[in-house]
This record gives sequence, C-alpha cells and structure tokens, in this order.
Amino acid sequence: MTLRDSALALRIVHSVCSHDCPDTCRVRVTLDASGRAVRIQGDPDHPVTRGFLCGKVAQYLDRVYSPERLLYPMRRRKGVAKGSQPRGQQLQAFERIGWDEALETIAARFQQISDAHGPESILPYSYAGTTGVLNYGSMDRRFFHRLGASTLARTICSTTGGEALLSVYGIKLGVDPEDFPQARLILAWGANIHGNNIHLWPFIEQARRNGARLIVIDPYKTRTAQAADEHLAIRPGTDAALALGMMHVLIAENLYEAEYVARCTHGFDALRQRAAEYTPQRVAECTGLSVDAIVGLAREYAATQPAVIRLNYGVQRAQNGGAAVRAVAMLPCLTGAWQHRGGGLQLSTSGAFPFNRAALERPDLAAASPMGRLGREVNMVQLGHALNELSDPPVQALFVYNSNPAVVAPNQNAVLRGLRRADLFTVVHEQFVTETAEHADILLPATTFLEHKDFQGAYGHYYLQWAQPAIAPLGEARPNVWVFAQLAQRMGFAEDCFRDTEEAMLAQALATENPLLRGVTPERLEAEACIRIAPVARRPGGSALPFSSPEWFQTPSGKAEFFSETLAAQGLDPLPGYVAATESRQANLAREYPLEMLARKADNYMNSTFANLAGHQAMEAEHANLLEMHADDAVRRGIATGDRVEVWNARGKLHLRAKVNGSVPAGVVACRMAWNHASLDGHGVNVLTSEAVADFGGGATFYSTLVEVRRTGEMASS
Ligand SMILES: Nc1nc2c(c(=O)[nH]1)N[C@H]1C(S)=C(S)[C@@H](COP(=O)(O)OP(=O)(O)OC[C@H]3O[C@@H](n4cnc5c(=O)[nH]c(N)nc54)[C@H](O)[C@@H]3O)O[C@H]1N2
Ligand SMILES: Nc1nc2c(c(=O)[nH]1)N[C@H]1C(S)=C(S)[C@@H](COP(=O)(O)OP(=O)(O)OC[C@H]3O[C@@H](n4cnc5c(=O)[nH]c(N)nc54)[C@H](O)[C@@H]3O)O[C@H]1N2
Ligand code: SF4
Ligand SMILES: [Mo]
Repeated sequence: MTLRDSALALRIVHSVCSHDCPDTCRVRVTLDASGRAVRIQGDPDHPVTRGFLCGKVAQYLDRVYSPERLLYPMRRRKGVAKGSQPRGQQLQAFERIGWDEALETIAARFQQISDAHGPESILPYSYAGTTGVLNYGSMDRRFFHRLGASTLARTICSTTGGEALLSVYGIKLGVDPEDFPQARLILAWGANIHGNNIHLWPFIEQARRNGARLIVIDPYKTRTAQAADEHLAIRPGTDAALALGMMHVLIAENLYEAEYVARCTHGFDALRQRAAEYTPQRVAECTGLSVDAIVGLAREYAATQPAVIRLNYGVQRAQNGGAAVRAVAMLPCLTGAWQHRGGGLQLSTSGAFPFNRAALERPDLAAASPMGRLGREVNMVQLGHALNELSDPPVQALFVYNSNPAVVAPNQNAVLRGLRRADLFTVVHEQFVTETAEHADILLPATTFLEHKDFQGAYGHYYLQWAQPAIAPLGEARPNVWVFAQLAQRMGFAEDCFRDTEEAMLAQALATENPLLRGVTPERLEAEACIRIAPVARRPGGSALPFSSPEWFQTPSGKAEFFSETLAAQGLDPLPGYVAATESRQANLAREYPLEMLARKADNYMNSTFANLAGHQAMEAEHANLLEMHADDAVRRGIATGDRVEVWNARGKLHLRAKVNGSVPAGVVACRMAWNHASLDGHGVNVLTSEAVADFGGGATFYSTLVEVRRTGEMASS
C-alpha cells in the first residue's frame, strides 16, 4: 500500500470518554484499515471538549491495547490462596476457561449460596469505572434486584455533597461552564481544576483575560492554586466555618441582596442568627486563615458580579462535609449571584439528565425474588466491615465490577482481610488484574469504552451524548450489560427485560415526562450523537438563568432552603454549622496522631485506573510514594526531603518518601492514590483512612484522617 492509500484507509469515529470526570469529553478515534484504533483526540467540534483530552486519556490506546489486558475468562487454580502471589505474577493464580463455564459456575454458586444463606448473602460492588448510563447501572441492577441480593449504597464519591446541594436547591444544576467567561470573580472551592476538571480551565482563562480574579480555597497548593490570584490554604474540614464567617460579614455589613433573599429563599432569620455566631475571629481560629482574609473574601464576593463558585467534591469527603457544602451552596443565595449570567455556583449539572432510572434498574423485580423485597442495604464505604463482620447473613459472595475496592475503599487492611477469605466466592469483571481482581475466584474480561455501546449525561456540562463502539471488543472481553443479561438467562430469570438491547434501554431511559428531556428521542440522539439539554425552570415563565427566580427550586418550600425542615425531621441540624471532625486537630485523638492527612487523588491517574501503566506512571513519577509535609512538622521530627518515613495510625501504616515543601500548611500532610503494587510496601493510602461516614448521605470521609509520621531512614535513591 502506498502512503496515500493507507491515509485513505483511515476512518474517523466518535465516542465519549466514560471516566468518572465532570468533563465527559467527546473523543475522535482514528481507525486504520484493519479496524485498529491508531489515534485518539478530543473532538474540536464539541463546545466543552474543544479539541483536547487530559494527559491520562490522551494515552488511552496504551490502556486499550496493553499486553496486560485481561482478555479471557479465568478461574482460580486449585490450592492457590487469595492474595498469595508475588507482585507481577498475579495472573499465574488463574487458568483460562470459556465464557460458558464461567457463567455456569457463577450461576450455580449463586443459586447454592442463595439457597443455603439467603440471597442477601450475595453482595454486588460497583462504582463508576464507566459513567456510561447503561454499563454503570441497568442490566446489573435488574439482575441483583431479581436475585434479592443485598443492595449497595453507592456513597464512595459524592452522596454527601449531592444530598447537601439537593437540600438547598432540590435539583442538581449549576452555572454552565460555557458561561464562566462572563464571571468577574471565580472561587475554586475544594476544586482541583487542572487535575480533575481541565476542560473548565480555558473558560476560566477567558474570564481572567476579561479581568476576572481567581481565588482558590484548598488546603493543598494545587497547580490551580499556584496559577490563581490568591490561594487561601484553609485547614481541612473547616469550610462550613469559613462560609458561615462570610455570611456573618455579608449580613453584619448589610452586603446581602435583601430583595432576592425575600423572593427566593426560606429561613433567612434562622440563618442570620446562626451566622451571627461565626465572628471572623472565631472563624480564623477554626480555619487557620487571617481575619483580614476572611473579611476581605466576603466583601470582594459581595461587591463583584457576576461571581461564580466552582465548588467540587473535595469539601465533602469529610465528617462535616454535608454541612460544609450546604453552607457554601447558600452563599450565592445571599448575594443574588444567580441573577447574573456567569454568576452562581457549580457543583454538579447532573440534574439536567433525569433518566428514568426505575425503568433502567427495575427495583420492582425484587418482589419476584425469594426475599419478596429489596435486599438489605450495605454502604460501600464500609466494605471492610461488611466482609468481616456482617452477620444475618454474612456475605458469602461478592461480585465486583466498575470498581477496584482493594485500592479505593477506606480501611484497606480490613478490605484485604475480607477479600482473602477462602470461604468468600468472589467474581470480578475487569479490564486488568487489579488488586481486587487478584482475589477473585472467577475473573471476567471487560470491554473499554471504545468497545461498547452506551450513552452519557455529564456532571460538569449540559450535553447528552451517544457513544457507538469504535472498535471490536478485544479478545473475549464483554460489556457489563451483556454479562448480566447472560447470567440472568443462566439463573432462569424469565422476565423480558433481561433480553433488552442497548437501544431498547435507551428508549426506556428517555421515557419520562420531565420537561428537560422533552423532544429527546432515541432516534434523535443516535442521529445527532450530542444534544444540548438546556436547563429549564420547573414552572413555565421563569427567567432563563437557573435559580434566578423561584420557579427553579425543587425543595419542599419551593425556595432555596437556608433552614431545612426535611433535615430537622431526620434529627439533623436544619441549619449549616461547623463541627470539628473526630479526626481533626481539635480532637482528643490528635494527641496521639497530630497530623491531618489528605489522601488525595493523583493528577495523572483516575482514582486507581491507569496507575498500572508504565506511561502514566512516568507522568506521575515525581509524586510517586511521596508524603508532602510542612517544614515545621518535618523539622520537629528530624525529617528532610528524601527521607524514608513511616506514616501510621490505629488502622495501618505506610512507607513513603518525605518531601518538605510549600504544598500544605503546618499540621497537614498529603499523599496520593496509586496502585498498591507500585508502593514501597504493597499498601496504598487507604490503609490509613476510615470507614466513618460523613454527617449525611452516608459518604466517605477520606479527608478526615489523622496520622503520625516518623523517619525510618534515608532513601537508597529517590
Ligand atoms: N486526574 C484525576 N481526575 C479525576 C479523578 C482522579 O482520580 N484523577 N477522579 C475523578 C473523580 S472520581 C471525582 S469524584 C472528581 C472529583 O474531583 P474533586 O471534587 O476536585 O475532588 P478531590 O480531588 O477529592 O478534591 C478537590 C480538592 O479539594 C481539596 N480539599 C481536600 N479537603 C478539603 C477541605 O476540607 N476543604 C477544601 N476547601 N478543599 C479540600 C483537595 O486538596 C483537592 O485539591 O475528579 C475526577 N477526576
Ligand atoms: N484516599 C482516597 N480514596 C478515594 C478517593 C480519594 O480521593 N482519596 N476518591 C474516591 C472516589 S471520589 C471514587 S469515585 C472512588 C473510585 O473508585 P473506583 O470506582 O473503584 O475507581 P477506579 O479506581 O477508577 O476503578 C474502576 C475500575 O473499573 C474498571 N472498569 C472500567 N470500565 C469498566 C467496564 O465497563 N466494566 C467493568 N466491569 N469494569 C470497568 C477499571 O478497569 C477500573 O479498575 O475512589 C474513592 N477513593
Ligand atoms: S478523563 Fe475527563 S478530561 Fe480526561 S478525557 Fe475523560 S472526560 Fe476528558
Ligand atoms: Mo469520585
């Protein structure tokens, strides 16, 4: 073939990145004549993707075609104990089998376990390995509901903040990223924009070229904080105090917008009284910020319109996280920022995609299970507890897909102890032999987003997208939807819904009366591939800007709720308040473990995804196994940059290399998630984090962790 011929043979197809990321990029994939993907790019025609991808997914083809991809079903070899293989030899614990045998084995064991212990002894475990709506949650949910298995509370990421946002607004909507250029003040609040939300950055840069100021509120000096006009290095877990302190100033100095407050909010008098308790002095003591910084921030926020807060989920991975998100989310309701295009707040835009979840997930099928109802709920954050301590019935079978809990779940030692149980029947559906997969009895190969069909909303923009497979599945890899449909057949589940195609499920998902999806049909989505869902007010006649008028609120009072009767009825504080975490410097435990640890995400990985690939490890090398410390804390412990240190608390310990730098304030240390196998001692950061849940929503508290650190030696090399 000549060069010209081979160029002609290239074909371009589009897909959608399905990683758990607010940007939900549209990707352009170039295929060669054999159908192999040879190039992946951001779609230049997508208004938010704007022609570029993050560094992780720009190298996605290394993942898809990695020689380490899991391509065939496997079974544990007889006599090989779980978790006993040396690093790098995990695959040798398994032998190849066919799909028929794998599915028959799972169906037979599930039936046997269900008969002997009840179906609730079977636990599904999944999160957002893919955010494709179908492969995230459809056929799998149907299967487990029909089985009568335990139900999983999927709390590991965003439920605390999500419920907090709903308690104020009743719907998850926010400022459109495409409106950010209009803003004159941007607060990035617990938002690592360069690391986790890079497609927002060009809009912020545009705003700054127009004169906007960017202030970052984050205990860690992220790249975004370095690039900002101002960085407020707040103490972890104290955001509720800061937001209440700002309210204090706004109200005391009469800087709030009384007309908007009267028209669009509920409970102002109660909030006023609460905010009065949060004097700038008191807030300075809690947050570690100066009185001037707090007062200055409040005044600038009130005086600048449009002002937008990019709040992200970092704030709610803490014990007081729900109250903190509530408090921050109320700020634009005091200043009336929502009335200006480019003003308001963005935590999530996912409310613009009100798919018919009941039709997708079919909880009604539980009535046909041996339970006759939905199985008991297990909080995914407490997997260690569930596997080791749950009784009545104990967990006897675990099916993991879309997740790698051996790395990402808190209290890792407990999780690993549970996964090593010889009497636990574990199935893992994966793209790679992850630290979770190596504990499986049956391993199933999963497709990547280039290999399967799906559709996606987003939580950081307003486009609904359809994703055709770009390439054929590698080896014998199969999508989640296929696996659970097959298993349903083998279990003898006769309901028609187990034979639905992806297209049928798309139609079911779109079958809703919700005005947001009016006019969006499967045919139209398949034809247009990308459809803008414009947020609309609940009742006709409202202004076009979200929350600029009362029609937008979907709370019980029909207004923004400063005071929540719903929370009060649950025995919770109806107003936002600051409560120090049981793992924070104010707590008794701090005498033993005085340092607050941020167990962070890595900029170059997606939680644990990509952390097994050499190219991605090279991008992350500078941060690998690093404990970042403040000089005060390091000097006191005789630690210098490059030293090997042990970080520990009552739950576990970890060896890292110290880096004494300006990334964290005194009293705080930081490290990043990676593969356990890439660490110095086989453990990841989650050996140190706890299964305690946040103030509401049952969410994880990764950022409320106390540790102590000591020097154990010099590093041989760094
Ligand atoms: N590169 C990369 N991108 C990702 C991910 C990844 O692992 N890597 N993960 C994806 C996922 S699953 C999610 S949910 C999103 C989440 O993205 P984000 O919501 O941005 O989540 P985090 O990175 O947890 O936290 C954001 C920032 O909050 C800061 N923070 C921690 N504690 C506090 C606090 O108490 N107060 C304040 N003000 N800030 C605090 C952290 O230092 C961090 O810089 O990102 C997604 N994108
Ligand atoms: N210390 C600490 N821990 C954290 C966090 C933190 O900030 N700090 N962040 C938390 C957050 S926000 C989240 S969301 C969780 C994320 O935790 P997880 O959801 O477990 O995320 P990943 O580590 O990305 O693992 C996803 C796995 O799904 C697999 N996968 C991808 N696509 C498919 C598919 O189509 N089918 C199947 N069967 N598998 C697929 C991937 O190969 C990958 O191994 O981690 C949490 N853990
Ligand atoms: S991970 Fe996020 S930024 Fe990267 S390509 Fe996917 S959607 Fe885009
Ligand atoms: Mo997440």
